[in-house]
Amino acid sequence: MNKVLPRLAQFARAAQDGAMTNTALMQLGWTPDLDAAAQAAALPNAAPYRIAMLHKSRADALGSAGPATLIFPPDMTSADVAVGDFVLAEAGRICHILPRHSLLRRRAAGTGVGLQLIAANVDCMLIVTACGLEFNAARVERYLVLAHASDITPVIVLTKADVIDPEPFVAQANAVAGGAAVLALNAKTGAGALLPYVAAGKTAVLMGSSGVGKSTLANGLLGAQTHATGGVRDKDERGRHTTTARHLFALPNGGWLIDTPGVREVQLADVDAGIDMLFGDILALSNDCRFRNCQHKSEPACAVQAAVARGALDAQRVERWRKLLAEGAGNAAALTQSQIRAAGRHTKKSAAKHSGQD
Ligand SMILES: Nc1nc2c(ncn2[C@@H]2O[C@H](COP(=O)(O)OP(=O)(O)OP(=O)(O)O)[C@@H](O)[C@H]2O)c(=O)[nH]1
Ligand SMILES: [Mg+2]
Ligand SMILES: [Zn+2]
Repeated sequence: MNKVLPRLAQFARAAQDGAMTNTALMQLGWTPDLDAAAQAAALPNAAPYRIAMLHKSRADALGSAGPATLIFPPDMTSADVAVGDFVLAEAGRICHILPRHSLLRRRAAGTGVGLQLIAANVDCMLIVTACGLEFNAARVERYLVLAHASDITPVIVLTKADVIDPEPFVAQANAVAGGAAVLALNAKTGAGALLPYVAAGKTAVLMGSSGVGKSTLANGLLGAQTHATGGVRDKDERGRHTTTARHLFALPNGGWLIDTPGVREVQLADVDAGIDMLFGDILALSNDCRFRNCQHKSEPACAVQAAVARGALDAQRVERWRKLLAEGAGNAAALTQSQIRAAGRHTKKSAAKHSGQD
């Protein structure tokens, strides 16, 4: 009956024999849910792969025999697949995307209003930002909202702690973290501090602006200079967009890491649940406003502004909350529900409900 597990068991044996490279660790990302979904797909000749990198008309993947190149079927393009996806493929062609336990998506850049997949089956988002000019509370909050909206644990990683005193930035990060862990380190020497968040079988994604040290951290975790890193401009500490594609790779400890190209500002869509979670304290206060449609600006008996007035709430944080809510409402109007569904919403709940579908 079980056609998939024996193949994956071969991985483990091959790994013990030293016959395989890092792809031998693939079995550690495989779960009983994935196995059940693979069985339900009833594709006896298909084998499982994990998507490592996407190109226009093909995908680099990791499978039981090591790295493989897969092509898309006629009814699928690279936009339907995310780095981190588990897929079934037959004769080098993807035939099924297995349900995702999490899916990171953003509003597509430019004028388009579509959603773009960032990464799938991620457990932890490493929000990387540098101490110094780069640090920006609103930017960190956007990533936190995205992580919460996707059921992914966020961790704030402050790099370049060797260049400038990190303490003021740690304090600012903690003020917006909503309970997320905050680490300050030198990415060139301290990547090991991230290991607890990339445990065996878990997948973490590095996100943040260009030049903050994502690929430096990736190299540190790999223990090798596999990923190109670039300098930053002196005048504003901005990076040079050294990494140009998302890339998943296996770590020596059995964890998985996804490096991503730096983005200046992540565009959010369909993240209301994430906003409510990160700003839960303000949301709770707003229930006590006199008017149900209170805009928390200058209405009488506004509980949010009252909290600001008595010094219990940061006025700028309230302003950023209002801005994110307004942005979310604007995007919701622009994106139809079918567009949102088309971009594959696969939370844990929906994956369980529609087990075996994608
Ligand atoms: N001193 C110091 N330099 C760092 C640190 N982190 C990164 N750098 C340097 O900053 C530059 C950019 O680092 P990268 O790792 O390429 O940054 P990135 O986030 O991958 O950038 P993109 O790929 O462009 O998105 C490199 O010259 C790194 O050596 C750090 O913690 N301390
Ligand atoms: Mg990089
Ligand atoms: Zn109010």
